[in-house]
Amino acid sequence: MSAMTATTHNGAIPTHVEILATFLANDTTQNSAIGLNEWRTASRALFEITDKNHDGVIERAEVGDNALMREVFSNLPQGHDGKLTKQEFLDLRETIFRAADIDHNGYIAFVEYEILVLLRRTGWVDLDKDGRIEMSELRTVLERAFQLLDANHDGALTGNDMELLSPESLAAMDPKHTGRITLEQLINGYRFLLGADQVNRNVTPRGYPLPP
Ligand SMILES: [Ca+2]
Ligand SMILES: [Ca+2]
Ligand SMILES: [Ca+2]
Ligand SMILES: [Ca+2]
Repeated sequence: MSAMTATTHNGAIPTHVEILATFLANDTTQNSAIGLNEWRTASRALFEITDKNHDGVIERAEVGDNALMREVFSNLPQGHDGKLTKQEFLDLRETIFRAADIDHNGYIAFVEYEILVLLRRTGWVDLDKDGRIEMSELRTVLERAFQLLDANHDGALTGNDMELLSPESLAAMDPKHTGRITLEQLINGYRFLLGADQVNRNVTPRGYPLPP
């Protein structure tokens, strides 16, 4: 199985190294961003590999616990019969692309991809149902993600809780290398990386982390 269609099973949170490998496999133009054409190529490959009996339709029985496919099915409209034609599948995947492109620049950058991996496990939160995750909605998404990552529920990400986070995310969330990331630091770090803030709000002008 190629890295492009590699899947992670239900419950397992992939590490940064695993996420990066999948991202790079999708980024065939090597511009550190997944464009819509690259996404479509990955979507077509994902359809072919999932349609195990090659009848041109994906049914739930063919999906198993594949996180990528559960993500697609979670975006089905209510009342849908659960049988996806290729075109329906590709349309749903484009819906996911648009939602994952949080800063609306037409590309999924690595930080957006990392958040997408989290979304596959927290479920989608599109509060105003416009197919976009706005900055105001990002907080709700990341609150759920934080609960998921904080394995011992002590209100801070430490040790293995942080294995999913890229070096860039860690630097933005924990600039003083304290080894602890609070919910506010997680949110502020992602907001900074997504360009929502002019400065890294986890760092005061003198370089000290803000209190939680
Ligand atoms: Ca690319
Ligand atoms: Ca089939
Ligand atoms: Ca983007
Ligand atoms: Ca913890």
